[in-house]
Amino acid sequence: MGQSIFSSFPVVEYKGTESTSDLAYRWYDADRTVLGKPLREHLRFAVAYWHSLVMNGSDPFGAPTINRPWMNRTDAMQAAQDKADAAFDLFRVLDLPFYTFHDRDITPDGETLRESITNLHTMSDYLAKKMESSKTRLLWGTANLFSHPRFMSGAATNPDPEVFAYSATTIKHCMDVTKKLGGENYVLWGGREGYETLLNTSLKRELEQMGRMLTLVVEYKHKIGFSGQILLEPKPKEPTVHQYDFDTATVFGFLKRFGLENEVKVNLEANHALLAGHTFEHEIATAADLGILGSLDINRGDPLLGWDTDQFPTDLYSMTLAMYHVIQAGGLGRGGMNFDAKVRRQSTEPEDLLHAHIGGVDMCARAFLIAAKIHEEGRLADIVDERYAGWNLPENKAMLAGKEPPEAIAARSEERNINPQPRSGRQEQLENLINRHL
Ligand code: XUL
Ligand code: CO
Repeated sequence: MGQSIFSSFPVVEYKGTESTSDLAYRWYDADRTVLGKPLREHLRFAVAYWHSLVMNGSDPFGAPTINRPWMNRTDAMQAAQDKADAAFDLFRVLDLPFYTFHDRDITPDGETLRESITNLHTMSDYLAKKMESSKTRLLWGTANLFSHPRFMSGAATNPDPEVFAYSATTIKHCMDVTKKLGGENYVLWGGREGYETLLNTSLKRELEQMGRMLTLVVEYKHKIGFSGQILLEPKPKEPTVHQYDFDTATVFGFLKRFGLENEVKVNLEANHALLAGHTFEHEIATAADLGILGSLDINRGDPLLGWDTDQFPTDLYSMTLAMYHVIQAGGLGRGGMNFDAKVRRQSTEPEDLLHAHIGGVDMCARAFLIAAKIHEEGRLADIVDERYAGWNLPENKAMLAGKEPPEAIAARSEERNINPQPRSGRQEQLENLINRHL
């Protein structure tokens, strides 16, 4: 490989919290054993190809500000290779175990469907070669079924069945490529699966189409023996006014309807949770309780802005609560923590990408270490258990298990003339408990 824009940077190393180096990890000691295994295996960080290698700083009001060498090449396939060379050099410098991509991040769209598919296979072979000499593995692959104008009215939920077929074909090939590259998951984010106005939309048809598409994905997964997880990524709005995969609870209802709740899990993104009016930990805890916690897209939004700013995380408090719920859920299994986050438009240097990831990695590692302590201490969990302790009494267990009909509950309650007393929820005490560990 020739020179890349990251060639001059040495591998970012763990130097400890005393270090004042800007290009070192201060909390992410990948080999440190916590809760029985190395941090690297708990956190399973991934670099997102689209934000780190493709994003050029343009926004609705302004032209690109970030100019990478491969963005100026006229030969699109050569540009894709140069981009891949830079990507793997970035993975080398950051020394993170995983990456993620959309088909359109790694390959240019062709003139025709066939050409797009050929490009995809050519470039994924190139990535496979790069992976032979890299430690970085594929956390997940996905299809970009939202950028091209053909997907303007949706992919699976498009009124035009040809767009559905085009999308199914593209997903099939992206799944083939994800399997070939050893991907641990395959993600579906419903980019434009939603609507702008109900005036032109049949909700009934579109949800049926979406159910059919996901069923096809699951069927194909089994047909090709892809051992990874299939993940849906909820988001309530943007780009459409209403996105069908609104949040975890909505996705679960959709999965139940199509009998897919044991086949598909969720990839939860911090800022998507915020846009849905939830905290990240709400989404994590909900998914864990429903048995569909798959993977995480780590980022943050801006509470003052109602759109998807995809910033690198900086808030230790909220990240600690998220990590606590990941730990309580027993970890992420084959999922991981993908930095679905981009540098700001004015952060134009390659080095800015390093600072961004180092900050995000350290923030998550630090939050995880704190959450692990809270978990190991057990006090928080004990106080919660204690709050529900009444349910351990045999008669209340029977009531919850549906073994007591309404009249029996009434008879028992009336006979004892029960008089429940309000009990403190101890919120401030628990907030102090978290702060004591921070
Ligand atoms: C969009 C988003 C996507 C998905 C993958 O908000 O999060 O980048 O993660 O398509
Ligand atoms: Co995402």
